[in-house]
This record gives sequence, C-alpha cells and structure tokens, in this order.
Amino acid sequence: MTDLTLPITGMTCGGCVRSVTAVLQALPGVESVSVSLEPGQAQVRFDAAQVTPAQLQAAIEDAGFDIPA
Ligand SMILES: [Cu+2]
Repeated sequence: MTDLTLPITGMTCGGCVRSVTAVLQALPGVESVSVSLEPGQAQVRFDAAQVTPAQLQAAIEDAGFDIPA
C-alpha cells in the first residue's frame, strides 16, 4: 500500500469533505481516505498497482476542487 497526502483547495464545508471522500473511495484500489478541511488535504492509502496518484488527483479535480501545483 502507498500513502499519499494531497493538498486540496476549494473545499469550504463538511459537504465538500464528504464529496472528496466519496469520489476517492469510489476508485479501485483505494483502501482508506481521510479528508480534512483545515488544512485542506486528503490522506489516501491506495494500491499503486490499481490506481495512480494522477487518477486520484483527476478524481478530485473532476469533483470541482483543485490541487495546487
Ligand atoms: Cu462545501
């Protein structure tokens, strides 16, 4: 398993946290997700054989949030 912490901007409330959590958990290979609002970030544990960091990032961006470069 791989652990990754992704900074996220654009989350403003608990609903945003739930949205990000849900889109990440929906991806194959994602074992656990912990999203916090302050600071805005997602800690993800995932199987790197099934999903890539780029796919995690794309899922967050597709949900309407941003990953600062
Ligand atoms: Cu919100």
